[in-house]
Amino acid sequence: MTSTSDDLATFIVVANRLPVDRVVNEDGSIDWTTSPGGLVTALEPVMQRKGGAWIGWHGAPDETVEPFHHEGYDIVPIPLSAQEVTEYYEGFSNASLWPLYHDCVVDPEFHREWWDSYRTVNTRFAEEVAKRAAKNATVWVQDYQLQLVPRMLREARPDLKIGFFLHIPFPPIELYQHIPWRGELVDGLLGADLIGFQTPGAAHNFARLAHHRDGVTGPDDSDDIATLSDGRVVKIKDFPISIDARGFHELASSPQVHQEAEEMRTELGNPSTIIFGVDRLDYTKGLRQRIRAIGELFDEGKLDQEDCVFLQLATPSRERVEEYKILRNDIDLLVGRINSASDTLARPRIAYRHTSVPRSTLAAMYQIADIMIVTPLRDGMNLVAKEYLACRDDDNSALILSEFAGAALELDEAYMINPYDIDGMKATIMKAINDSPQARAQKMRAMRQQVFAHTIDDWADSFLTELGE
Ligand code: ADQ
Repeated sequence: MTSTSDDLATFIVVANRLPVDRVVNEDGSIDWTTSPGGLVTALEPVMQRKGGAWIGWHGAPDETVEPFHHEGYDIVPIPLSAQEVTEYYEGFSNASLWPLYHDCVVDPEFHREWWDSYRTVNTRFAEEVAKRAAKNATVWVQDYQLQLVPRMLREARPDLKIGFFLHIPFPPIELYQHIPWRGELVDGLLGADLIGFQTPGAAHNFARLAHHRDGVTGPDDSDDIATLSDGRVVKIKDFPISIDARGFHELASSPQVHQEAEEMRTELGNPSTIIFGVDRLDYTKGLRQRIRAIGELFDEGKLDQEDCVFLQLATPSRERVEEYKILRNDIDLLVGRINSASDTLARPRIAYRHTSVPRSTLAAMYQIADIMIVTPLRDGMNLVAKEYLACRDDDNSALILSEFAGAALELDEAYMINPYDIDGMKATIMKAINDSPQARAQKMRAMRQQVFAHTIDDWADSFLTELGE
């Protein structure tokens, strides 16, 4: 671990979490390893080229970690107290904003102390950026946990170029108005020069709100620029995020992953059809609906458990938030019920794992998945759908995709479902299984082309180019 350079940074990424995980070695010494993820892969070269810094929380409450230099750029940890984790992160970010921005699929809770904590933590982030940014530096703020940072920074450092990208959906004005502090949040975002969203619909929802703020003119349907009362211009635009498609493809093509895939298929009993789902265990991902639909298909004999397995992997997520505890119990119960109705001891209908796996294991799972099923009730983009396409070697496979995922706009050749319509979903699952190889291949080819033509690098480049202009 080396200390940070004394130079101020000309490019800064600000996100709730740092791009590194702490590893404690056997001798008690500490290392930091880069967390695998598209965002880090895309931004690392920019940070190294420009002399950058990444500012974010290191993941341990009540602990201060000194800044350090890592893989060519500076890592600046922001401390959070245990109470702030409860109020700012689990509370306002994940029990107020997250459900509200996902169409209120569960009821958002609003508490004034959560909001106070959100403001306090956003202020801490903004102050750290203001201290570390070189004159005229570019700052890119990420996601819903930090929506007040752009305005706070603008006030402290008017020389900076400030971009903001929202990874999750942005809701319609009718839902947004529920938030007691809606005006402050919108003004927070309007501190940026460029505000990016996953889809044109999300950008449009925000533009409608911005338009209602005092002194803001535009944007209207024909233009993506809002002009504030002081004459400053804010661009509002969609930048659909993507993945490192070539990286995923190379990984999936490696002999080790092929071997792992073969062993997995054997372990699952060599069924002729494997249906696969992988998600963070989150109520927005439509897991209850998906499992119910597949369970009914087994009960009705349309799926034969001698011949078909549903493999579902769920990453543990936000486990202290009440709705996530309820979801975990519901899924355990649902899977248990469906498997206990099985008429053979040999193989479960659903192979369910509640765990995170290494990227290579995930790539092996994509390889054995004849049918990939992605059913969110609402999702900003959904990278799983894109990763599946990048990992496939053959065309005799199928992607079932919710029309409520941002990815549905680009991947419109998928077998599209409405996750609220269980019968419709069941019919589409059977169609995806029974369609002709030609029909499936034509869809897979079109979607793969789309994923390889629009990668995470293109996403980062287009955002930063627009911000620089
Ligand atoms: P998420 O809601 O986390 O992201 P998603 O886009 O699907 O949803 O990304 C999940 C990532 O975690 C994928 O890269 C996937 O491979 C990985 N993953 C999931 N389960 C895993 C497991 N068990 N083991 C290992 N890896 C696992 C948010 C928004 C999305 C948006 C992204 C990026 O909610 O809409 O697409 O940010 O902007």
